Amino acid sequence: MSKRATIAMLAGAALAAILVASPAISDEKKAAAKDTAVKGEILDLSCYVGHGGSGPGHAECAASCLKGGAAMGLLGADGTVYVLFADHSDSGPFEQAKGFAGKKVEVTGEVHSKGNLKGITMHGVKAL
Ligand SMILES: [Cu+2]
Repeated sequence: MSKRATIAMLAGAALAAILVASPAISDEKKAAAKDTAVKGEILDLSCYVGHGGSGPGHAECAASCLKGGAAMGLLGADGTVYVLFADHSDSGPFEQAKGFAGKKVEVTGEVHSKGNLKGITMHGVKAL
């Protein structure tokens, strides 16, 4: 093999390695940069929207509503209600949040809004 062919082959291999590695790096940076932490109470939206059900007195009902499949929300300190969503690649934090029905938590994730609807694609949750 000529020296020139060897150099061309090495350059090609290096380029391929860069092309394979870079999308993963940029995806990670993108996810971290977009995450926001929001504090509030885990709601079952059927009771909250229907009759204002929230707080410690409603926690037991909220737990059973969420278990039954009611939509889950987060009531922020400023009164903003966010619909909570599972991340397609990891539904763990969303499932975990159901265990905090009626309790104060900090949710981390991507905050989105569409029209008047606000939502959070969840990446983490912890009790406060
Ligand atoms: Cu309920």
